[in-house]
Amino acid sequence: MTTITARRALLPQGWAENVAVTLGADGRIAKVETGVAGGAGLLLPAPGNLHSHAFQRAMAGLTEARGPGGRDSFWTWRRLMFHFLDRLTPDHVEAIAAQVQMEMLEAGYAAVAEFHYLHHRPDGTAYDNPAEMSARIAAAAYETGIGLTLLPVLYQQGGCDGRALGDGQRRFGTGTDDFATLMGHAATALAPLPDARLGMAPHSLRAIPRDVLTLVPQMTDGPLHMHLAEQQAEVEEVRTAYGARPVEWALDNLPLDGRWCLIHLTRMTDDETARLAPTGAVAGLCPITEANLGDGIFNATGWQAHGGTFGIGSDSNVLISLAQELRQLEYSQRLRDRARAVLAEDDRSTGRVLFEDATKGAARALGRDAGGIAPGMLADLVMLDDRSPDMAHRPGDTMLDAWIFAGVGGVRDLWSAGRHVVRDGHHIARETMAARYADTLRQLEDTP
Ligand code: NGQ
Ligand code: ZN
Repeated sequence: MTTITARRALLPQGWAENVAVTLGADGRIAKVETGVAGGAGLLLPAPGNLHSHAFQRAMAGLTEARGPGGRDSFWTWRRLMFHFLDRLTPDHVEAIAAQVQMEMLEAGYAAVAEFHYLHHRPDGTAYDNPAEMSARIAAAAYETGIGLTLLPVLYQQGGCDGRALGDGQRRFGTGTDDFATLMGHAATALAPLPDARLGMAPHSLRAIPRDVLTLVPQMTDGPLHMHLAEQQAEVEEVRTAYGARPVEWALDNLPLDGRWCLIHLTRMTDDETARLAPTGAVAGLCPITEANLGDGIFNATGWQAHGGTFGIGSDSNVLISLAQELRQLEYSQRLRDRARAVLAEDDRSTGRVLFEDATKGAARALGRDAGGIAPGMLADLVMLDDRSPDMAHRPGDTMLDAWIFAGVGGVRDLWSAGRHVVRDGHHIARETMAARYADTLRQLEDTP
């Protein structure tokens, strides 16, 4: 049995000093003790990352120039993204996913929900194993040790009017029966990963016919994730086709509850916020990507006031930083409201609320038995370096605030379901995976 000792730790009941956490051979926490002196560092429950498209990491930095049309937008970015993914082979996807998962672990995430839609060959035909690409994501997780919730994406049409998939979307499209086969093979690919989960993701209201979407809750017993209400043009498209705004339509037609995670929600009215929050559906927020794509600002204050649950996703993976995601979320509210410490509560600082609530929300969204340092839970743990003078002698909440807002105290160690994969700030197999990733980028540059 391994025992981790920390100078301070965030337990479900609050901050504790001189904590020892014993890990069981099953990847779960066996015992938590306090008053065990001699430890160093700040020990926290490590959150999951609830939304990722791994392959998009390889186009980071390639979409920041002005395009030929003069006005760049989410939709021009989307065209570049479709063009980019056309070149990717299964080997490329595995190498990119390993790099991404390694960076996530080094950033403090113990697990990831991979919203995975790049299923088929460039011409749209299935690989010999219809879940070949899912198997590559699983292989990367086996190598990096990240906890994986795999969400194969159902994608069937080019828009709400039922138009056919466009050229850039051929690799995503799957009929409902073929999708069931793909899910079976995906489950096989996850078998070597003891704490993996399988859910599914209807891509968006745009990509699935309504009658199919209403059947989705019967197609798996795992978590259900869907993009919803991210862009104004999407709101208009759904309103024109279905006579309701996206969140409104979802509230009236889907059995929304804690199994669901709705990604973005940057275009949500006050009334929709008040109705959606109490359903228990998790708001999947991706503050860095939402800023990068010009999506708009999620109404986090309204969501909080109505008791809503949220978690953080790195989505396009243009920058993988848990601390910066949390900071960006709070700053978006401050800039909108011209106020400070907006998400703080009477007895919890801003950083504490952001970190603690995002950790619990992600555990629900990933269907993962994690989110707190307590016996029986998966040992998803992150140790921050607490030696910075901005942290060292301060109360626990202030240490989290310094990490998130002052950018001090990096991730020192990380355990995912007890796997000690980040040590002294680096993933234990960083060199191998970084070299393969560099190779992959070189190959992609040589491809026209
Ligand atoms: C995606 N990404 O599936 O990767 C989407 C873009 C779409 C974000 N929404 C494509 N951030 O929404 O159709
Ligand atoms: Zn997404």
